[in-house]
Amino acid sequence: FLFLFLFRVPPDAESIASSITYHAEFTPLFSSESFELPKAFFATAQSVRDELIINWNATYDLHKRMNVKQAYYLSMEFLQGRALLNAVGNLELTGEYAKALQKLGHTLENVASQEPDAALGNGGLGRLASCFLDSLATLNYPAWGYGLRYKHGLFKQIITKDGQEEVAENWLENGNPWEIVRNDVSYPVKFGGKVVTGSDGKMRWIGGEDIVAVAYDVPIPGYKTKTTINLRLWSTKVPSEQFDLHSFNAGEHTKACEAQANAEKICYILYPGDESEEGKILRLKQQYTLCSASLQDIISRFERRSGGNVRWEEFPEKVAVQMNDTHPTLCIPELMRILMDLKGMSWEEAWRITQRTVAYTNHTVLPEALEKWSYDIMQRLLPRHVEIIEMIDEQLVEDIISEYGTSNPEMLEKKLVSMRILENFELPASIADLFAKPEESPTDETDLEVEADDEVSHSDTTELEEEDTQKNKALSKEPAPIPPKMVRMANLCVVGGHAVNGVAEIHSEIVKKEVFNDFFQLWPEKFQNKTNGVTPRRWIDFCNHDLSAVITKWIGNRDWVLKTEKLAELRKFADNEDLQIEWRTAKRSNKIKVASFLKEKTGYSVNPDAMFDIQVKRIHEYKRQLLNILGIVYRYKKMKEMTAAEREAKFVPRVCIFGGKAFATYVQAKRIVKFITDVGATINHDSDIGDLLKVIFVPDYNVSVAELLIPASELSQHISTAGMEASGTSNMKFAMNGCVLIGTLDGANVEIREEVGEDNFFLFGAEAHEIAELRKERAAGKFVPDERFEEVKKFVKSGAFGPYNYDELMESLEGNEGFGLGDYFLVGKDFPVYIECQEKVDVAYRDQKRWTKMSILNTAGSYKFSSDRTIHEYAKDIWNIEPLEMI
Ligand code: DL6
Repeated sequence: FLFLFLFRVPPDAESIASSITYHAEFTPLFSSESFELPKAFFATAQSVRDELIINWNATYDLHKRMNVKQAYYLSMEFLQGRALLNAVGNLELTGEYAKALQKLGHTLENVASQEPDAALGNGGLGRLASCFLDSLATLNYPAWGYGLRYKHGLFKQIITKDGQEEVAENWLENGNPWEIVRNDVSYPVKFGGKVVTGSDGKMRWIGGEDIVAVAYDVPIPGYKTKTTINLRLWSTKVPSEQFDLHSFNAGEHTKACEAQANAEKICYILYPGDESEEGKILRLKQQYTLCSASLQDIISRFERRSGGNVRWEEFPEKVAVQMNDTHPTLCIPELMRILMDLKGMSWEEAWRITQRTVAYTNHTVLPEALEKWSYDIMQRLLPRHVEIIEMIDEQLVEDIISEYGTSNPEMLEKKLVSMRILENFELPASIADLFAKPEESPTDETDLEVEADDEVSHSDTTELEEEDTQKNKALSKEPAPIPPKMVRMANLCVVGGHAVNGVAEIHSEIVKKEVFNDFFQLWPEKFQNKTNGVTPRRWIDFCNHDLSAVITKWIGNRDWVLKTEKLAELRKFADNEDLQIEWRTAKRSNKIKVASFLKEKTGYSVNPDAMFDIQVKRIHEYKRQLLNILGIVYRYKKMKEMTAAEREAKFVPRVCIFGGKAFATYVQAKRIVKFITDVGATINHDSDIGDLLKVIFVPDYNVSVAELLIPASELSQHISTAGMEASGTSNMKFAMNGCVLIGTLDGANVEIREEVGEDNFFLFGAEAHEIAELRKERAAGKFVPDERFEEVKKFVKSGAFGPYNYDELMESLEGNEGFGLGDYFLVGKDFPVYIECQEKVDVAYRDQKRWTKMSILNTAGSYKFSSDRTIHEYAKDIWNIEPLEMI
């Protein structure tokens, strides 16, 4: 097989055409007569999949034979987007496939456009996971991804006169040509039941609900290599013997199908609403399914590869498990459970192995995203895991006490309150006595608690609210409600993993100094930074052919696709007039494509010679789409106050494009979407303004839309409140595509600015270290808003953008009351410097030579942000894995 594989001739257009014809003939999903586009796509994808399967099998065999250490990336999200062009690009078969399809009467582009986006993710975190898979395969690392096969991807966003509407997305409707179902790879997963001690003294988890997780494999090809790794997605069903034939035959059809429906709904959608208890249970079931099935699979592979001589202490030498954020935290108690209850290990052995195996990436400082689970729900659903978590917590309490001693009980209590995995729990009886305090007056208590809060961090977005509650409690003397017992997943990750990393330098510092400061003091060696990256294949080479050709011509070869540091060579040509002309021509051709896309999707016509100014990302208050749109409102208002000649002299024509989805239950974010579309509707129809300003909300932003918009962008906005965006990854994609960024010193912006040069980045705004103080000043009523900000809000409230009442939205930027009110995200504070910075952008854009130079220097300086660099760092510093290439 290996011999045949190694000397296999790559397919040419002729053989590809016959493979496509074969699949068209034998694909049962479509009628036989026609060869229309949907069928052409399916048949083409299947013919590519044949190539991938050959490489997948060879890669698998090699890893098995060499029994190398393998990394497993567990993630609730993989935002894969379309696969066809990426796969043929990575296989270097784009030309041959284009020729083959031409013979069959289609173009590759049209065929590729039939593919639905695989949107098994929400935003940056999921897309990062997909970029990582591309880099892992490209760099020949033995690694797999594990996720869930959601039946419906992230919702489809429809923009109506009422704002965003969500509609179920159905990416599997026509089948998924890429996946390979492995009916022989399935694992039982249990929920509920109880824990009993067996006669052998071992704990047994029995009863409850049993489901089965079945593997669906998606081959992930590397670029310019045969290595093809696996994304294994789990789908859920009931064990077949469980079908309730008796009820069904008795006419109780719904009852008979209940167990099946309950099992299948685990993989219906990503992030089901979790306001109800049912929703919370479903999410926890999703997380546990991912962890349990993946670990059982990993362990059984480890055992198989050990060839009957399993040495468990070698497990961490063969397996590295990366938890992508806190969603896969249950890996820790699940691995402990399997090792102790099923493999017979002692607590100490199991703990040593678990800790050496798993590592955790933190992707957010937002408290609402640092997951906590209700102890009660978890206990009902996962009773054995809760016992294990309690033991880990107890061991942690002991470690903290042994580190800090008992001579300063107040300090010790603070440490325990911040670090324990179990929140709102009594202290273990053995040490509770230490904290018996004499009665204190309520005022003293308040002072003490507020002081403790102050030290937590500016990243604690409920800080202000919390402070108020404490004061009110003290004043009213009402008995405080008993706080619910919770399990803090992030704390469990830090305790149970051997490495904890943030995703950009500034974020990793915040993780160390604020979010997990107590842990950092205890275990500084665990903490690392791994600045994110994106794959230059998808995000330059395949999505921006025109620019890619220009880069290749000036660098002299295509090596930059793998060695992005070569992009820096463009620096020496940044002033070259010929390059500048070619650069602008490439950008313009991308802008023309976007103009026709916008016309088709929104009905608005835009001028391709205007500046394309883009903000595309999830809609969230901290990302401050509101700052952008209020800046536009200000611009519009000023334009209206000027004569035509004056406004043309002052402002460059701009097309301001927004895109992004608001989480279905996030009311304020949805209000912001509505506001942007209303502002657009007014401005775009104002004949005084014409082409000088257009505001467009692109519906249903996804990976494919990003691939179209990013190459056409000239200015892009990354304007989060400093300290709140962990990294951002679209900022990297924009810079790679020669787009100049306007942004705050936040997330990866900081490093991008360092690399591209401060003259080539429009910086504004308060810095992360200032934010806590600014919020305090604001809460104390000391903030004096800029007149221009007041003017803009008044203008909006006057009804300038239609009948919808935006008072509440504007008032969220006023006052001084805590989270979500009182301008928590400091839009008003940064507004004046933002609009002044935007004026500088206009001036710079007028000078097209200067602008083009900035654009070239952005691409040239973006080399650090390849996910290849990031993956090499994870492989070396966290996973300890080596590349293994088929030669
Ligand atoms: O690390 C990938 C990506 C970062 O680039 C974004 O800055 C960050 O917001 C995102 N984090 C999440 C997690 N949840 N929240 N919020 O999506 O991760």
